[in-house]
Amino acid sequence: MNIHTVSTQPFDDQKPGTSGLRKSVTAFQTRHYLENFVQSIFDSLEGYAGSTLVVGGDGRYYNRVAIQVILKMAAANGFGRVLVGQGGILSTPAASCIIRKYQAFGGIILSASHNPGGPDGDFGIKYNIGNGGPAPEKVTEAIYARSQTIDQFKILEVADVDLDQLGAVQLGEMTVEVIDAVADYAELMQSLFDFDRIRAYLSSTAFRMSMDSMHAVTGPYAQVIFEQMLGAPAGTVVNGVPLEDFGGGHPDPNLVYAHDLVELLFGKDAPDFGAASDGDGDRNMILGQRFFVTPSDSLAVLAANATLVPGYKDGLAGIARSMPTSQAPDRVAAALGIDCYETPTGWKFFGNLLDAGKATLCGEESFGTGSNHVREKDGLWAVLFWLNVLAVRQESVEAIVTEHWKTYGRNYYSRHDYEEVASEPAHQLMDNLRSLVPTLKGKVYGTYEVDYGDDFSYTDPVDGSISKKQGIRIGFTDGSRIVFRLSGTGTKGATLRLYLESYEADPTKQGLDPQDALGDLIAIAHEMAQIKALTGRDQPTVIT
Ligand code: G16
Repeated sequence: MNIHTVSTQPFDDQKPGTSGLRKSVTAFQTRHYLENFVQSIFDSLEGYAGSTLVVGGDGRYYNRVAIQVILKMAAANGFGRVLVGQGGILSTPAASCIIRKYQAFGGIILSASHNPGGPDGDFGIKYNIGNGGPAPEKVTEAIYARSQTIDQFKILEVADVDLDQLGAVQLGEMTVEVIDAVADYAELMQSLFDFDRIRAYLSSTAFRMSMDSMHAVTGPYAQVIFEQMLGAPAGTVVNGVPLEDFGGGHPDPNLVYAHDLVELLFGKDAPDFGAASDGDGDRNMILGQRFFVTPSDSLAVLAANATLVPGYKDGLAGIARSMPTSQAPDRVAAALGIDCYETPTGWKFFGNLLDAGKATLCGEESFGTGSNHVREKDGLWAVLFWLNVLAVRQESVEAIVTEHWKTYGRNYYSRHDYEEVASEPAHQLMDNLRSLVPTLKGKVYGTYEVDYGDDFSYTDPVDGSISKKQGIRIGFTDGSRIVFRLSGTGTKGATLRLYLESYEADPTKQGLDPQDALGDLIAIAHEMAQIKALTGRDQPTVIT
């Protein structure tokens, strides 16, 4: 065996963010940049000799190159077997499913999620642990610490593996198995949902749907599940071929970037149901005919209807949502008599709750929904969950959501993003708020009185670990909230996120445009944070 030990020098910017290390492709192409990070992952792990690693990515530019490097490094570092998706493809939830099913030691997922791809786009790498979920902070911190002192990496000198050919090949003493990327995941979906009922519903002439895979990783999964297994008409899945640059698009399923789908669902002769997923297949957007379901409402509605779905027919142990997600799911949890956990942003914070059986469904405002079936959020799972509920209730998406609001009240919700602002004033803005908010209790802004203000800190109820400085919360006495955070997934400058929420119990007042309903809170947020003075922007770049 020809194992090379190569000398290297640390890079000072390899600190994983909200979800792994995300940088421009050009940064990853810097000599030894990828190798350093991969070796830092391996050096932070213990006891993996001879065990199985899962590797795959969302198919973006540099995916295949990076996979070859990772395979050769895994062989040189003593893994016994690597399972890799055919063509180097694995959606993030499918990778999680495969890690769990084959009891792998862990997995490496290559994706920058919803960030654009291509030679001038972004790339990313994250490590998932043996439960199938994103590495918790103590692991990502260890990886970062190692990356700061690394002086060598190990790699096997060997020819590339043919990633398109299913089957096993030997790489030194390690076996590489190129596996079907879709089969295990599709089987898991079939075990959770009533495929017969959904198939009957999809074949009724009265129901039409469109699934936009945005030229990203879910295309092959969606074609197999919706068109082959569930018999939806050919063409139900659009943009279904994964492209290295996502067709030049921004594979982020929201009202701005999934505009083709939005136009279709809000246009003449619109289908009844529309959905989109992101670069690596963990996010989802749900649309009804001329109707947008906010991700927070989606989690609440799925929780309230969970017992209609075979995989959840015995009810939920609990619900978990990230802190900036609206409090709509809390109201369902209260009605069901179960706990609702509020965690920092980042799917990794749900892992312990799911493992301990404290939560069954989890969700985030950032278009992520999932359950204990894997340890990642799962875009197609959410679409299937909605389809199963629709097939049972035989009502429109709009009817189901407005009925939900009548029962639980409506949490008006919106997120305003200020993308690519200068980093220093953005941090200044957060520092200013950090000193301001403890002084706000009792202060009155128009009709709103401040109930509390803090910088969110989370103590994990399972392992007691504490995560501080997770975002500024300002809560008002009527339950409304304003939240400020800096994104942990951007790659240029800083992205300021402003999250706004108010509560309306009266069904006659639940039909407003959220931007109107939240108008006063938006003005208060601008006044408190001095957004224009500090960022130079008076309008957000993206509103969802
Ligand atoms: C990642 C995380 C999510 C998080 C989202 C946005 O999603 O897994 O938990 O909500 O980023 O994070 P931020 O607000 O820090 O940008 P994804 O789909 O990008 O992997």
